[in-house]
Amino acid sequence: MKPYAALVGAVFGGLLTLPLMALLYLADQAGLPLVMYDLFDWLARVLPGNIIINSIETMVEIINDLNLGATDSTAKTLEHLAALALFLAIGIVTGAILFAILERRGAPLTGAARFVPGLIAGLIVAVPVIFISRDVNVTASASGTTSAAWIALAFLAWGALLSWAYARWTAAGAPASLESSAIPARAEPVSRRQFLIQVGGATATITVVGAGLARLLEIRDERAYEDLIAERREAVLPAGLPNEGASVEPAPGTRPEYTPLEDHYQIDINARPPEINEDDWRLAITGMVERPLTLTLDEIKANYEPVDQYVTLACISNPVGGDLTSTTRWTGARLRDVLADAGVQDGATYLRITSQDGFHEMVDLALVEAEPRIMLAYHWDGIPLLYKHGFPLRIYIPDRYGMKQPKWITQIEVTDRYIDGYWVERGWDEVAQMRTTSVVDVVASDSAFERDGQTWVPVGGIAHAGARGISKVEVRVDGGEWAEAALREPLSSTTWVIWRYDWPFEAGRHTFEVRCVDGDGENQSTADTGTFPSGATGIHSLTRTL
Ligand SMILES: Nc1nc2c(c(=O)[nH]1)N[C@H]1C(S)=C(S)[C@@H](COP(=O)(O)O)O[C@H]1N2
Ligand SMILES: [Mo]
Repeated sequence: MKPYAALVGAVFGGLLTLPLMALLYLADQAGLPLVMYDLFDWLARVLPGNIIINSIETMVEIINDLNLGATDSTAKTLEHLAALALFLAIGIVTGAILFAILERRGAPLTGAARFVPGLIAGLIVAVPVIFISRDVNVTASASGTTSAAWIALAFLAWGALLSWAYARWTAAGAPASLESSAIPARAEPVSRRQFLIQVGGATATITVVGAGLARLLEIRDERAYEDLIAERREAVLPAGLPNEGASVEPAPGTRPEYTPLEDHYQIDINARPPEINEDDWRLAITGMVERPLTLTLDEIKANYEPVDQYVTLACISNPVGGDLTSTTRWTGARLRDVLADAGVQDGATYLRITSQDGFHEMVDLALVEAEPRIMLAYHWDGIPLLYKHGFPLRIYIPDRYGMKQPKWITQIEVTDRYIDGYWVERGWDEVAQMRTTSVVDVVASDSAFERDGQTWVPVGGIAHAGARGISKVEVRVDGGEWAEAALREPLSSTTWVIWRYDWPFEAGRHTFEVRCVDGDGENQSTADTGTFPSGATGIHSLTRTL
């Protein structure tokens, strides 16, 4: 077996790791940690920022170039696959190393000794995994001790089976005449081929049954959550939009002005978002305050005047024309009202906001005092925040990219010390002010119409400049003159503005470009920059043959 020891170990490592993954997935349904994702999330935290940034940029580019669908959910799926592949690779490598070591050692494994090397290998893998999971896991409901015990048990069993497999494999392939006379000629009834087939069959069965069952349980939970959302939604009256009767109609095919909640983009640092139990949750206001506060969600809702705001949020990783931006109605309490209750001490300069998932950011206190629109939001679209969007509480800061706006907030510490936030630490813009951008969503040739003996084609899209508003949008076709588009009255001063330009139709292939000016009279930047470190700028265009 000599030259093949590592190779055979790799095969058994892989075969045994698949059912381990399935069982971990099944246990995840019972509230135990899903360590495949924990390892991946931990790597994303500890790897140098530029590696993470390059991976994110490449992933977003590939998804957009290949049209793989919504950027956020496709990226998450790719992350999940990478996490599973990484875990499988660890299993394969462990198997290879274990078999190679045992092979070098030479002596055959018999009796209880067949399990010992594998138990040691299992322990060597389990210990760091336990600590990593303890550090980054946000989805398990089991206690730390139960989680640790489960991980230890799962990996020890896995290791034990691995070295048992080694013992069986060597025994099956060691007829008396071969290799070493030290190996007793045991008349094994199974050949290596048969053994491999047996192990393959058993592991495949456990993997399919375990993962299938886990998925069914997961679907049941997802359905229950969808029902809860539907119920909550029925309990509130649908709100009419504030710009009803706006004179400019969007060109047909322009993205919805108000994003359906289920389509709102989602970006976060974990493979899966935390699902916080409202009863266990409190908002702690600590640090340089006269009266530290511990607030329940109900207290935040009842004690402070609720404010409604229509908001366009965008991710700093959104390329020009990308789909990592959405608009909905946020409801919450003004942050400065809450702070007034706690009584900020003299000399304090920042708020350090901490989230359940390990994310954190700083907010300038002077900004909070000056900006009444900064709020602690608990509703989106009239219902409690969805888990993935930050239940129970997130912050809204006008004019900043999403990276400055923590979800799943658990603590606000008033301080006089500045510390870089999660993404700032990794090289992204400290201020992260939203860039002025404009996008062509559609050249609506299907909606062409006749007027004054001319055929017109509506062209439309969005323009956004954070909280600065949009004063002008211009379109140009095939590099000709810039022509002014009509602006639809927006939902609020912080949402995107829908623009429309009716273009005098000419058959052929044409390129439509757009640019805009913000509410302060600043032209959008036409320089084609990537998203890192301050958000993308550049002219967006669509080319169509009509
Ligand atoms: N706690 C926490 N808050 C977070 C993040 C996160 O990963 N964890 N991601 C941020 C980023 S990068 C963006 S773009 C927005 C996205 O909010 P959404 O997923 O609800 O659209 O949340 C921000 N707040
Ligand atoms: Mo983001």
